[in-house]
Amino acid sequence: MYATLSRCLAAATFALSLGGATAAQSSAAPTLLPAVLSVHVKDFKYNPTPATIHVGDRVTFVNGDDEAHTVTAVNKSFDSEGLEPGNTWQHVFSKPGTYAYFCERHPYMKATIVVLPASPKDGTAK
Ligand SMILES: [Cu+2]
Repeated sequence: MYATLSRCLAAATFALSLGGATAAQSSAAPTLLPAVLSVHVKDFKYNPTPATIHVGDRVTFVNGDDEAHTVTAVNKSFDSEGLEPGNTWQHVFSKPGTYAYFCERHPYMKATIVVLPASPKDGTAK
């Protein structure tokens, strides 16, 4: 009984320390607004891809590599330009569609974001 409890406490403490690390990371960029999706750039890949969001949604791109990347739309509708290691960049997608994007510095890095019309629960329908 007691052993079970202390195992629980150990797990809770571990979870808390993980949460603390996450909070410390996000506090490094205080200007960031809440985003519905974070796309991580890591090992020369965007993740997740393809990703699906809705019109008006804000996406945060996080460069977790030791190399600068860009988030550049094939149709040029958005471009992060140089995104240094550890930096983040945000974009709000205001039109529905399928957006293919890539890294200008490593053109083999490709990904897709699908933007759906506003979801009914936003109150835009009816
Ligand atoms: Cu790149």
